[in-house]
Amino acid sequence: MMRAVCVIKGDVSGTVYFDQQNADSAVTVSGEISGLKEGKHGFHVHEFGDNTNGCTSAGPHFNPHQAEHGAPDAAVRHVGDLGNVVADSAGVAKVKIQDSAISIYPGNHNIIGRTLVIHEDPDDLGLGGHELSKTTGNAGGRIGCGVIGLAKV
Ligand SMILES: [Cu+2]
Ligand SMILES: [Zn+2]
Repeated sequence: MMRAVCVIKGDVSGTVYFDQQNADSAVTVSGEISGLKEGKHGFHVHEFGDNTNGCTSAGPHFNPHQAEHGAPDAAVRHVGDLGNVVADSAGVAKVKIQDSAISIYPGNHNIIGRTLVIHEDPDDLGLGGHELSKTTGNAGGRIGCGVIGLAKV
């Protein structure tokens, strides 16, 4: 059993936990992000745990297999593609995601030390037909982010 945590800061704020039973099990992503506009917001793990120039320094989506961007449940996706979270009319998104691509155990899908980013706009999951759909889901600006670190179980 391992746990990781990310404190998101920026125009929005929140705390997101990652829980995993063992190296082969799915990761449960849970928490809350507030200060959002109502609706869907792209939610991804980006490659670098570098926030020196804000969320921009986190680089592109975590993509160790040089795949195209996609939905979390698609056959072709970036490892970091967690889809969207949905904010209610109060601007709060409750996160509850199960994902089998990311891992917090050692290995090439490990997200520890990378950056979790929440975006201004919906992630089109690669299907929007925009020139950015296959790389970023055309999810717009990075309105909050934080580095994912190990937490006490
Ligand atoms: Cu992103
Ligand atoms: Zn992606």
